[in-house]
Amino acid sequence: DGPPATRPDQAAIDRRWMAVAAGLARRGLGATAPNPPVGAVLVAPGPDGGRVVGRGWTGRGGRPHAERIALARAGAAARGATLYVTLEPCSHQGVTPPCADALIESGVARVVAAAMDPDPRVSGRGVARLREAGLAVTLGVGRAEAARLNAGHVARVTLGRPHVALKLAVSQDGKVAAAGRRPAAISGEASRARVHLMRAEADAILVGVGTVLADDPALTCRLPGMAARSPVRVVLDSRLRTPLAARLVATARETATWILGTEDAPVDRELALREAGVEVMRVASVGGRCALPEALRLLALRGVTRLMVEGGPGVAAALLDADLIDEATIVTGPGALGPDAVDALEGRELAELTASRRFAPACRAAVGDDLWVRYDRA
Ligand code: AOF
Ligand code: ZN
Repeated sequence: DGPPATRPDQAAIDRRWMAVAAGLARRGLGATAPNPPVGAVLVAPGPDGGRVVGRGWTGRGGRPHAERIALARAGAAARGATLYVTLEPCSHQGVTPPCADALIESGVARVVAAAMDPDPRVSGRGVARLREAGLAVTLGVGRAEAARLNAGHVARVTLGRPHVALKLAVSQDGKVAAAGRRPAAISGEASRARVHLMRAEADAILVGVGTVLADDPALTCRLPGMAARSPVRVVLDSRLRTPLAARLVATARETATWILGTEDAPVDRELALREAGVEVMRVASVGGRCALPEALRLLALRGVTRLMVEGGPGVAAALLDADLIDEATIVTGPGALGPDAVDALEGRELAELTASRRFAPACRAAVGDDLWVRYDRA
């Protein structure tokens, strides 16, 4: 033991390793649904805060769990090590035995977890099990970052709906399309790449049929080497009007497309869309539109934890009205589109979102010539 002044303080060491675990967890964003993207680092005691003996992040589709991978890498070196993990290790018997048991058996001495797991099968029992077995447990290190990583899982488990992240590209004057809903260039190339990254980090991406008719978007992640990270594409289309020639339909066999119509939408349209490889689901109609809470509940039941919403103004305004937006990213381009252009929120001022007490600006960045601001639910 050196003099206390030269020994780095354990809390700082813990924060540093947890940041590493969070970085690993981030790799799983958008790829682990219905499970959360967890990151785990096993650190053996040693100088300078220790040495990594195993790392892991949740596998595609949610398994293996992150801790399992880290333990497998570490082998016998896990004995006496500290596990840094972004979510409480599980305590339930799934396809594999609980991670908490595996940690105990491997002789891990200490577990630092950023957040508790609200899943009713776990919710504190993972930590209780570790403590009963004599492991030291520290909670809440890096909790802010973990809250963002776990947001989809937490929303699905506690609210029965996905975490909803709206993305809007608006002109200086708050418009999203030219008059008559003609597509307009609003944001630049650098923003486009970042939007594709956001898509990769979502489990599903939602648009209204108006956006399909106006823009015929593909909604895939087209970053080099990341095509497999494209989210499920979901269209709110009460009357099932999506054309068979739409890109979302034409590519439905490569990247899943789900179309949500109302109960009374024409059956022949459903059959034609199904024939093309689209999954059609029906929800109740509220004033001729899809009931939003039910639509989101359905997506959560189908395993969606992180939902990105890319338009259009009708869907964005309806979600805002229903208080179903958890975060909103507004990308403001350098140009203006003029008074006849289409407002970002149908029948609403953008300020009802950006200046609302329901939201607080959480981060802002210049991307090329565009300004990105993220607003989080306050
Ligand atoms: C962990 N580490 O990497 C993840 C966890 O269906 P199962 O058996 O895979 O369990 C899914 C639940 O496990 C999920 O709802 C969440 O509570 C937890 N996810 N737990 O220890 C992980 N992804
Ligand atoms: Zn587990």
